[in-house]
Amino acid sequence: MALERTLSIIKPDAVAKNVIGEIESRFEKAGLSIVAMKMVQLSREKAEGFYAEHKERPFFKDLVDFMTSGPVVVQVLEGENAILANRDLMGATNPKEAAAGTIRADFADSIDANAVHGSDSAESAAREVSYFFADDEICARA
Ligand code: RTP
Ligand code: MG
Repeated sequence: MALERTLSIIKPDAVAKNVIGEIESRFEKAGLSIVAMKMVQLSREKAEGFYAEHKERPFFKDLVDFMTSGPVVVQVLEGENAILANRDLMGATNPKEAAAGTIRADFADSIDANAVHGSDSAESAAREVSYFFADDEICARA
């Protein structure tokens, strides 16, 4: 087992639904610790840079429009196998395909408004954590 950190975002749809606390609670109950956290309104430039890997994809503009449509909560989760553990809690990208009991099954409305983001690999996690947080903004617990 490996202690990992992963970047999690509660997207504008879930913030607007007032379910920040319910989503954070799922992370905590699964043994993940929140070691950095902030609420921000993303600029287009910040959102485009974050999703740069998708910039040639047909859904890129809709994704940036959505991610800049309201505030998001950005956080670093720390725990054993945190990257995969968070992806399991989130469920499939399309909420129609997300397993029962996952965050997207319970709170997402569509493939665009799908409640949460989570880093998908160790490489992504390292890039995404440092995209939003300086080292001294992360409060190690372990
Ligand atoms: P995320 O990056 O947000 O955690 O989601 P993910 O890994 O499950 O999905 P990814 O393939 O990285 O796509 C990023 C976000 O783009 C939107 N998307 N739309 N219309 C489409 O076919 C489509 N595909 C992806 C989703 O909102 C997805 O979360
Ligand atoms: Mg992704």
